[in-house]
Amino acid sequence: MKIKTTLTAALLAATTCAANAAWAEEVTLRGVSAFALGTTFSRDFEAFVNWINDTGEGIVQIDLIGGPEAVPPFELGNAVQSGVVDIANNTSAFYTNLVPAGDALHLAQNSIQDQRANGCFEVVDRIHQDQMNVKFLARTGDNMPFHLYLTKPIDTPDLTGLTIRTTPVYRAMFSKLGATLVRTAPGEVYSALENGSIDGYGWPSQGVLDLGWHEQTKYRVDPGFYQVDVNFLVNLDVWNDLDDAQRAKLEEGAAWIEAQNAENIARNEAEFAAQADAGIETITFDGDAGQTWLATAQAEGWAAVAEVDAALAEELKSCLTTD
Ligand code: 173
Repeated sequence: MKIKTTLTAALLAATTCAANAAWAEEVTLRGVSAFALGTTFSRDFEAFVNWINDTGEGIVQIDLIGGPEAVPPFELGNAVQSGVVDIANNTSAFYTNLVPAGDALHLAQNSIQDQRANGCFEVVDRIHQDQMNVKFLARTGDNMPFHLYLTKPIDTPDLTGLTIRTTPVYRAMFSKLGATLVRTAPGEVYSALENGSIDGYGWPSQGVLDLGWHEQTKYRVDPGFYQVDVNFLVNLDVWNDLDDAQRAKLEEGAAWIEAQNAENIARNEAEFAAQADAGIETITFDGDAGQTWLATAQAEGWAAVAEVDAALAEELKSCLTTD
């Protein structure tokens, strides 16, 4: 974190105020994204950074240092926990080492606005503060499901014999359905597809074309399941050192970006059209197969969270799900 006292404020302070008077201090936070800058899951964070830098002059600024080349995605949680990074754009699946029950976030069936209204946000924020030393500032990704993408067709929800790239998001579901799993960061997916070491991968509805994966992808399996969480996390010591105006500015920016989660419905449509144009065919499970697909996703997802902490899983389920 960098603190800059503006020249006018300093002069004013020197001429009119006592030595211990407070004056406007602009703070600059160092930001890093778990996703490559310019790609789908950094887009909202970059928009937020620009908004803060445009409207927060003299209050708070963010210096966006970079993406996975700056800090490897699975290490970004530790970096923001320790304060090497002040603010991170990260998904809970990349920091399950720190907040294991964070796996519940992608099981949410309601919006972050609902979660702020029903008290769930406070539970999520509390576990992030207690377990990871970060303030949970904002959640992006609502209205975006995850899918399985494949290089070869399947006709039932049986993944036996397939090697699938995962993160903790899909692990419980895909392993129950028989897949062999390999965990990789997004940056390793293309070469794993190219060299045939995987037969497919889990990924959200958006972003498949960002890193060229469409060149190696033949099928998307529908329906999608779960809901993306890509979160803005602020080191808690840094957060506590900010003044009210600085925290209010960041929270205003959080509300501004969260309101844009509604746009993902239209963006999903555009992405599916682009995938189809790129030659990706859709395999749709309906009837019993669709029911198996979605019921397995929910049951296995919650069972995995309950294994971490049964009471917390119940608490989160009651405020994240609608059934
Ligand atoms: O598949 C992934 O890497 C993953 O878990 C994820 C989560 C949120 C957004 C994009 C990808």
